[in-house]
Amino acid sequence: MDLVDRLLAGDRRAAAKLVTAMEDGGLSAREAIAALYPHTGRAHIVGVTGSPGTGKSTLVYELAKEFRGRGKTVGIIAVDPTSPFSGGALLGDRIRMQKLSTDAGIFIRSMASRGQLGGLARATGDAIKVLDAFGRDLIMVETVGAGQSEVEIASAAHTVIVVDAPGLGDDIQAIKAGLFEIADILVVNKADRDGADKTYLTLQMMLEMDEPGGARDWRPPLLKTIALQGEGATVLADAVEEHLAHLRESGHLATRTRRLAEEELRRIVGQELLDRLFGQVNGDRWHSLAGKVAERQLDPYTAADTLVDSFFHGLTAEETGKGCRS
Ligand SMILES: Nc1nc2c(ncn2[C@@H]2O[C@H](COP(=O)(O)OP(=O)(O)OP(=O)(O)O)[C@@H](O)[C@H]2O)c(=O)[nH]1
Ligand SMILES: [Mg+2]
Repeated sequence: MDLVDRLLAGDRRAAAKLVTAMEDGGLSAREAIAALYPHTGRAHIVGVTGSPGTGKSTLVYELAKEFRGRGKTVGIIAVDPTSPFSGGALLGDRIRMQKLSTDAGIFIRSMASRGQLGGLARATGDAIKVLDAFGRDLIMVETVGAGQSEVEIASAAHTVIVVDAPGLGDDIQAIKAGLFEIADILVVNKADRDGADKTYLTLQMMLEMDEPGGARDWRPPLLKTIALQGEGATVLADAVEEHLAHLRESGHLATRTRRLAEEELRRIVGQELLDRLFGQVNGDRWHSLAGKVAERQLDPYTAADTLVDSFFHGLTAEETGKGCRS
C-alpha cells in the first residue's frame, strides 16, 4: 500500500512521512498531492498568529484539548517556531504537550523554514493538505506574526486568531502592523498580567474606529484568555465555531475557498515560471546581462525584459532589436 493509501486509511506514520515529503518538496511531493487532493477540502483551517511569546502555543494546546472534548480530531502545525513548540520555557508546558500527542486524535508537527523564500509557505500549504486528507476536522497553524510571509500563511486559513498580550515592551503599538487587519478573532492572552486591560481597551478602540457604522457582517470578537490556566479556551472555541458557521451561512466560505485557490494557483504558476526560466537561461548569458547592468550599459528592467521575452519567444532580445535602446 503506498503512503497516500495508508494516510487515507488513518495511518499516523504515513501522515508524518508525507509531511516530511512536503517539506522536502520535489516530484514525489507533487505526486502525493495529486493523489490526496481529491480528499481535501473538509477541514476547518484555523491560523493562530501574533508576536513572539504572546502565548500562541499554550493557547493552541488549550484549544486542542477543548475541541477534543467536543469530539473533533485536531491537527497542529507550528510554522518556524521561534521557540520549540510548547514554548520551551517551562518544563510543565512540554510535559502537557507530550500528553496531548499521545492522543491519537491529535497530530502535532512543527515545520522549519528551509532557506528558500516562499518555500515555507508552500510546504505549510501542502502539509495542511496532508492533514486535511488525513481527515482532521480542525487544523491549527501557529505562525509568528513577524513578517509578511507569516501574515500570508495565516491568511491561508478560514479563520485567523490573532493573539496579543500585555508587556511586550511596546506600549504605543498595541499590535503589530498588518495583524489587526487579518484577525477574525482577537485574543488578549495573559489576562492575569498587569497591563492586560490596557491592551484590551486599545484593541477595543481600534475595533470601534475600524467600523464606525458597524457595516461589516462579521465583527471580530475580542476575548481575554489566561492560556496558562486554560481560562477562556471554551469561549474561544465557541468563537471559532461561530466564525465557521458565519462563513457557511453568509456564503463567504465558498468565496474564501475560491480566493485561496486563486492565490495558491498564482503562487505556484509564478514559482513554476521562475524555475523554468532559470532552468533554461544560459549561465554565460546571465552573467553577461548582469555585468551590463552593473556597468550601466543596460538598466535592470530592460535586462529582465530581454530574458523573459527570450523565454517566451525563444529569441534573444538583441535579435528582435529590442533591449538595445540606449
Ligand atoms: N502569565 C501568563 N503566562 C502565559 C500565559 N500563556 C502563556 N504564558 C507563558 O508565556 C510564555 C510563552 O508562551 P508560548 O505559548 O510559548 O508563546 P508563543 O506565542 O507560542 O511563543 P513563540 O512560539 O515563541 O512565539 C510561556 O512561558 C508561557 O508559559 C498566560 O495566560 N499568562
Ligand atoms: Mg509558539
